[in-house]
Amino acid sequence: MRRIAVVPGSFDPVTLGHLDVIDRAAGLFDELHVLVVHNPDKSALLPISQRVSLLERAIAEAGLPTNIVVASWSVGLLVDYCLDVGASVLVKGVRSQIDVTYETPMAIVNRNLAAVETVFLLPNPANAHVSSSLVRQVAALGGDVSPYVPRVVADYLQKATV
Ligand code: COD
Repeated sequence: MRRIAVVPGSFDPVTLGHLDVIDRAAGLFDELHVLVVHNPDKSALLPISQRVSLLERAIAEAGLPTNIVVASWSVGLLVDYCLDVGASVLVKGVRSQIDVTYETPMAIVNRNLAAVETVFLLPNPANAHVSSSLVRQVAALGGDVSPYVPRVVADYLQKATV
């Protein structure tokens, strides 16, 4: 049986921390869907289509495995997407106790809703402090985001804020 997993996130924008989790998750499953989802708790910087495009280009630029599919989802529960594509696992990166506290109830509900399990991956320590919100803040104030994001994202943000 093919093992299919989904890495969901806002990816607003994709960071080197996200790419590290995506790369390692792709090595654990036969097929990995990177799913851009609107998070109603956050105010968005980039439209979903732009986040998908930057993810696709960043994954290609980094030479990540070819079993990765990028998609977006806005019409229902995250587990509905999982059922649609035959995925039985969600993969989340957890950087801190705050991430664990945020993710744990969702993991339990997703298992109750559709028997979809959640696997937590610890971050690469080099990227553990990186978040999209930090990147958005540094970019908005004219700072250099290149240590935190793929080159394609740094270039895009630089042009967008000029
Ligand atoms: N290192 C490692 N992991 C990281 C890093 C880093 N530097 N930065 C982020 N991550 C992880 C995050 O912990 C998260 O797991 C993932 O990468 C994506 O992060 P973000 O910030 O892009 O995305 P979020 O946290 O805004 O995305 C949240 C979701 C929309 C995925 C979430 O809210 C969700 O699962 N919603 C479910 C909607 C639903 O169906 N609800 C009903 C049942 S619960």
